[in-house]
Amino acid sequence: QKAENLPAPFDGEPLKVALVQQSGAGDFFTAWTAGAKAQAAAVNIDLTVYDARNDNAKQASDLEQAIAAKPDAIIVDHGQTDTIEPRVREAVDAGIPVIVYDLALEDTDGVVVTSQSDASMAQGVLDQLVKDNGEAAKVGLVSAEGFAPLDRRKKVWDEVVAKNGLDQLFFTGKVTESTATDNIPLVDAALKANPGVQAIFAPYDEITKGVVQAVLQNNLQDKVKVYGIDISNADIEVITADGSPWVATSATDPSAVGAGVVRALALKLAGQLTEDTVQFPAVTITRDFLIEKGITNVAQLREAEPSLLLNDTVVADWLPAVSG
Ligand code: SR1
Repeated sequence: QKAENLPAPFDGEPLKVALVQQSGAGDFFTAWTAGAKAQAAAVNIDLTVYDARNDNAKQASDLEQAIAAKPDAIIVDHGQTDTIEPRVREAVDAGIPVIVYDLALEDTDGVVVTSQSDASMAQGVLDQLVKDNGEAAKVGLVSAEGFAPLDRRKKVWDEVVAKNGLDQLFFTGKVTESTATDNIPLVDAALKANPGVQAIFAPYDEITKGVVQAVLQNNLQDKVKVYGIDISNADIEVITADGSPWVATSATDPSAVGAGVVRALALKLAGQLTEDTVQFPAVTITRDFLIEKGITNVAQLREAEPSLLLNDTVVADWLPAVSG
């Protein structure tokens, strides 16, 4: 619902904003996009969504198409630096305000850069891994390279492995339009090749779900613990299921983050954004916590952890946080 008494430039005809996504697939991006749409509607933004379905060439051409339409602003959600950065520069040079989420840029001049607090997210869940499994534990990583948040989380993983003398047995994984399903055979092979593994870090919930499935189908749930990132209704069901090996995750509320990105853009367009870098804080959640509190969905988790709503992050009197 559109809010009353919006300041310029939101007080006239709806502003045209393009949202150019690398992929809208999976629980995280579904909720993120719903949050972005709800916050856009509240601030009189007409949002056009482009979803490249993980095709990097298509995302580049989507961004070119968006620039050619001369919108009032562009949001770029994820993307590969080499294909997307030149088009981001093109948009900035054309005078179009640009905000990015989870995109690594070499030149951030004139761009609002947003992300989750990936380093503290990874640190939170990996501290739990070390606490549960001890130093020198045998561990595996299931992730992919070339995705800004996953690269940031891997940097922390590498530091934690070195600092605690963890024995990394494998690194596998990929991101696709069916990430959960596509990781099952990779992890199945890694588990069979590395029978001693005690803990797996899978820092993206679609990957984590694939890892959990592979652990279960190998009947290893009593031997292998899984540590993830992100949360959704479906994830909570997987984590709290009887005998689930997924014991901890670090997460934001993705809907609140999508809304937060749109608020950062709105503040920028109103000339009220004080910093051109915005980080959304996360919390670390254990399986024990969810079970103890009887939490079965994200709505209940928000009640238990109200900081997830981001009610104090990039807000103004005229721009309260809206949830998707
Ligand atoms: C393919 S990158 C996936 C990650 O990006 C998001 O920001 C989520 O946290 C997810 O883990």
